[in-house]
Formats: sequence, structure tokens, C-alpha cells
Amino acid sequence: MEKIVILTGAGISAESGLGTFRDAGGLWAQHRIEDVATPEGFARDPALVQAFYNARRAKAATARPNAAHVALARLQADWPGAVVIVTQNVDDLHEKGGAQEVLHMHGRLDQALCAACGHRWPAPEEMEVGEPCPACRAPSARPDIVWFGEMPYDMDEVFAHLSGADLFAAIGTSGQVYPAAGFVQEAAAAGARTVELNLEPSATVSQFDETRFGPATRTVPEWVAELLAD
Ligand code: BJW
Repeated sequence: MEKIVILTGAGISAESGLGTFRDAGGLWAQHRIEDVATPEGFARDPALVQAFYNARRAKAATARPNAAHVALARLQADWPGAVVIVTQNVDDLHEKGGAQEVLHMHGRLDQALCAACGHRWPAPEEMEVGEPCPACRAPSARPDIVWFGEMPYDMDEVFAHLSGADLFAAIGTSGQVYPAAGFVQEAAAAGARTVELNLEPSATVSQFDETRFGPATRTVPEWVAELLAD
């Protein structure tokens, strides 16, 4: 049975009210990447970084999954083969939409990470600078987020899934951040058919066999319905 690997990005959560990064008015238009999404930025000004993620955590906590998240959960439940969802998103809208298993390669807003010992625990609504780790007591709590220059999570598992994929889809991602932007090449090299679903062509659009443009709440349910009808 066909194995489907799906990569999602900020565009899938845009219609749930969570901002993307690189669209006009997106998060990177309001904050410098180097200040809020690098380990160096955190070392320089931890209060700024904690405030940035506290605000995003609060917003994500009240966001509702949209028709695209729900459609992917339906695909996972009804497809006779495996459906692996890999998300770059740090929100939990796939899970709220009913997805069973999701690989969060860039971390999660609802988790805290100890920079000293690597322990993880549920993040409080507001994380403060120097908050102690419940395991080792070091004052080293940080958001469990993969910043630039850090190794994304679950990469061995993701690359193993890509090497066995029959169909690869990228949804709502600009294709500008690696290693995720390279997944299409990896899947294609393994013989998978590839499809991009995005509002606009991504930076890697030429590498896909098929493209579908439009808002995710329209294109994703349509695509899922077609797959399940075949
Ligand atoms: C809609 C829509 C709607 C809108 N419906 N669509 C030079 C060359 C190559 C690589 C590098 C390089 N220099 C440095 C690097 C590596 C670096 C990198 O890629 N830099 C680039 C900028 C060049 N990458 C890293 O450092 C990564 N680590 C790493 O590489 O480790 C080494 C390694 C080696 C070998 C194997 C594996 C690893 C770490 C990257 C960490 C990224 N972190 C961030 C922030 C933290 C999370 C957070 O705060 O939320 O993650 S950056 C930010 O970008 C965030 C996102 O997950 C990520 C991707 O963004 P995404 O999701 O694509 O969003 P947008 O806004 O860019 O695009 C939205 C899209 O949706 C658009 O296309 C819209 O059109 C569309 N859209 N509305 C459908 N309604």
C-alpha cells in the first residue's frame, strides 16, 4: 500500500489566525530572525526571546484547527497505507485537528527544554528568564524550539520515511529553510511522486511533479478527497 509523507509549514495554520514568517506582515517583518530565532539571540537577550515565544504560545493556545488540518487527520485515519505528517510548525493544530502522530521537526511551543541537561517538560503559559529545570535545577529553561544553526528533531526518522515514500506532499511552506526544503529532492530520488500545495509557488516549486495553488483550507480537503476516492 502506498506510503504518503506530508511536510507542512506555516501556511497551513495561516487561516487559523497564526502568522506565517515570510509573507508580507509576517513574523520576520516584525522581528529580526537573528534576535529571536538563534541561540546567539537568546544568549544576548533572553527576555526578548521569552516574550516573543510567550506571545506566540498564548496565541496558539486559543487557535482552532482549520479544514486543512482536519482533512490531513482524515487522510491519516482512512488511507489504507501509512501517512506520516512532518511539520515545521511549533503549534499543535494538527493534533487538535485529530492527527494521530506528528513529527515536530522544529519543536513545540507547549514544551520547555533545559539548555543544561536536555530535560523537557510542559511549558508554563509564561516562561521567565532563568526559570529552573525541574530535573537538574539549572536556571536554564528555554522554549523547546529549533533555532537557526541547531539540528532539527527526528531527522533520522524523517529521512527513513522519505526514502520509503510513494507520495510526498509539501503544504504551506516557502521552501526557504533547510533541511525541510530538501525533502522534495530526497523523496523524488527515492521514486516518490511529489506535489506542492501552497498559496503561491515556493522557492522549490520546479522540483515538484504537480502543483496546486490556493488557500490550504480549499486545496487540502480537495486533494484528500481525491486521494480517498481513487
Ligand atoms: C499559504 C497560506 C494559506 C500562506 N494556504 N499556503 C545556506 C544554504 C542552505 C542551508 C543553510 C544555509 N545557511 C544556513 C543554512 C541552514 C539553515 C537554513 O536553512 N537557512 C536558510 C535561511 C538558508 N537551517 C538551519 O539552521 C536548520 N538546522 C540545520 O540546518 O541543521 C543542520 C543539519 C544538517 C543536515 C541535516 C539536518 C540538519 C534549523 C532551521 C530552524 C528553523 N527555525 C524556524 C524558527 C523556529 C520555529 C518558530 O519560531 O516557529 O522555523 S525559522 C522559520 O522558518 C520556522 C519555520 O518552521 C521555518 C519554515 O518556514 P515556513 O513554514 O516555510 O513559513 P514561511 O512563512 O516561510 O512560508 C509560508 C508559506 O505558506 C508561503 O509559501 C506562503 O505562500 C504560504 N501560505 N498562507 C496555503 N492560507
